[in-house]
Amino acid sequence: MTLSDEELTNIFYQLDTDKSGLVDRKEIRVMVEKIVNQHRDKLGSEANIQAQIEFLMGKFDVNQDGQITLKEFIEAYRGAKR
Ligand SMILES: [Ca+2]
Repeated sequence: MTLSDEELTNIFYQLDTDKSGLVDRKEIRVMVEKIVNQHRDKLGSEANIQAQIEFLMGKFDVNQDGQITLKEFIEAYRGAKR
């Protein structure tokens, strides 16, 4: 499945719950916890939640300032597809 820029933008703004225009670690955590809650037996530990957050921040926070911009989000998604 390939998402369009428009779809990626929609996902980004769903993650950006405080509407700051940036997705930070706290907002990534909200998303991870949502996913974890759907697969509780496999992924439920705090260590696993932290590992997932680190993985996603490592993937999307290209300049490592602790916040993900829409541009980083789309480029990381496109990069992962290649
Ligand atoms: Ca935000």
